[in-house]
Amino acid sequence: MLTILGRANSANVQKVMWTVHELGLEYDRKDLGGPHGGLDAEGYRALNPNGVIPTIIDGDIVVWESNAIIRYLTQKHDDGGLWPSDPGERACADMWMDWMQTTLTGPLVKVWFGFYRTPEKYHDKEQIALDIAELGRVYGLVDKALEGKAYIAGDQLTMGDIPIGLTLYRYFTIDIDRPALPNLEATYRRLTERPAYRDVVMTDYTSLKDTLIPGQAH
Ligand SMILES: N[C@@H](CCC(=O)N[C@@H](CS)C(=O)NCC(=O)O)C(=O)O
Repeated sequence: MLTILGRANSANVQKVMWTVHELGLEYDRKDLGGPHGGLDAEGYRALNPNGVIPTIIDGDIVVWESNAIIRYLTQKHDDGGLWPSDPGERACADMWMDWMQTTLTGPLVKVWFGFYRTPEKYHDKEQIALDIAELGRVYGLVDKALEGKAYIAGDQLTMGDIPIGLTLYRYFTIDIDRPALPNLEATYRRLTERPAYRDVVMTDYTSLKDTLIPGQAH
């Protein structure tokens, strides 16, 4: 049985959980990280030297880095589906997975931590406005890439949609200004019709609001 290590409300764990739900795999998920701790334990560091979640164990194979896990599981279980068999289509999916980590995550984390998770009285309003604008700008790049397509690599959902798609529920539901992103919003609406997305991603995140107090350890 596939073991998934990581707390359920971690965005990077949710990428993996969404994938396993799409694939219909049986799994055992163990809470780790956040209030559950355990990331500094010697046994966990032997599996994942970074001490972050998620990590998966599949028989003798251990994989960490959420996008690497998505690639491993989709190639193993859904070649020609979530794992595109056409090299060009797969490269497109791959590009946007890497883009999510290298380009989207920066502004996303700034808005998420600086605006949503920090209480309003500590807000740096000017900086937040700049970060929100930058986030809208980078989502605009995906919006343009989705012109004429239902999903990022074509007409079908692929692994390439999972890292960016995961972020869309929070982006389209937090109370911030967004530019017009009609193609991205249409893809997001499609995702919200998928049971796996509804079950794993569209979950209440309000317990994370205002939980970061500047200067305090968390
Ligand atoms: N690049 C890594 C990032 C992993 C990461 O930063 N995980 C966060 C949770 S989203 C973590 O372990 N935080 C510590 C904690 O939850 O205690 C990945 O994509 O898997």
